Amino acid sequence: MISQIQTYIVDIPTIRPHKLSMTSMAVQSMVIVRITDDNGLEGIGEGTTIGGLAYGAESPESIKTNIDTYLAPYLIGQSVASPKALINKLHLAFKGNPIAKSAVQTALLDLLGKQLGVPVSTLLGGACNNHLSCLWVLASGNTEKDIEEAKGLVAEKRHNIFKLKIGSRSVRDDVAHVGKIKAALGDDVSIRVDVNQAWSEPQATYGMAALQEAGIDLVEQPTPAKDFASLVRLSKKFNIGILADESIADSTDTLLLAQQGFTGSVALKIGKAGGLFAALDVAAVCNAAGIGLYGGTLLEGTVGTTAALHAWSTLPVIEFGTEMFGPLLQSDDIVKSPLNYHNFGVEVPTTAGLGLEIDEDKLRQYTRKAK
Ligand code: MUC
Ligand code: MG
Repeated sequence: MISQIQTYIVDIPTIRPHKLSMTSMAVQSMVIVRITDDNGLEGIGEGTTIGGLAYGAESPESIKTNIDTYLAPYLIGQSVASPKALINKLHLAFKGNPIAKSAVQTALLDLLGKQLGVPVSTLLGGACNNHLSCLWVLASGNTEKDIEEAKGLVAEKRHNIFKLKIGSRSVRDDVAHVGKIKAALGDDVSIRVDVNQAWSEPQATYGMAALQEAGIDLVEQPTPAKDFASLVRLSKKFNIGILADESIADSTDTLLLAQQGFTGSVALKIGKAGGLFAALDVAAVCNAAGIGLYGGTLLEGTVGTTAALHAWSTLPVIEFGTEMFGPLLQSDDIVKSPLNYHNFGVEVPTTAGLGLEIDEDKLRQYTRKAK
């Protein structure tokens, strides 16, 4: 039975500024949730977004407040034996707030995994793959620095797929920046771009033609999230891959986009969907509709990243790999043993629950103090 739920906002500086079309991040703020049962076992979860309210409708502060005020009191005294039933009740009782719900769901699954002595992936049906490919995002904003960063990472065998965050400069400047990076890194490296909704359809038509010509493999969310029609038209017009990110949160969105004839791929994210189960529901709709998959991140730290890895590990095929590099963007960590990144990918832990242990000193050090 659940006896206690605690939440913390944890602020960890990034290793360098991380520039997206809508914000530049110097720190990542994560909400960490700890759920304790009456035997003293503990499950941990994480709810994280990007740039306060710059990226989506939830902020670190709203995630913490809504867990403390609504989700936590509802869960106290309940059993975690049937997490799906519990999560369904939460969805019926409380609207929206997918990131807060994902954080709580992760902690419930971690706790149940520890109670049963099995990894979270087993609770989701079992892992098909325990090593998943993982790209890195080049987002310093400087072409030469990005090339140097990428060359070092390829040499270390840490990443051979790179995503560039573009959309804050003119399309012409962005395409030139991307083209220089592709030319410098060559054919053994895959380059993708994420426009984060910054282009109109005519800009996207111009930009995608130039990116296709430059040998870029994938263009993520070129046009506004709600503009399904442009995404569908662009997906049919070009051979270069197109990835829907902000357009797709849950399986309902996915079905609508598929029904409109989208031929691209979809970025799965546990935070967007409202948890691991809901993100895997998105994957099921994609599989049925012939839409490719990609394991996406909201730049979560190790707890949230590991939760997503457990979910993605249960998918037999992830056509475009994953971007579960969030912990590597942070200058420190709140867990004792970090994830193991090697051979252009990352290991999915196989011990009970998420397979993580909190470093209490680090958690204390980075927890935001009450004003
Ligand atoms: C996004 O829109 O994809 C993922 C990687 C990154 O740098 O930003 C996120 C969000
Ligand atoms: Mg994106």
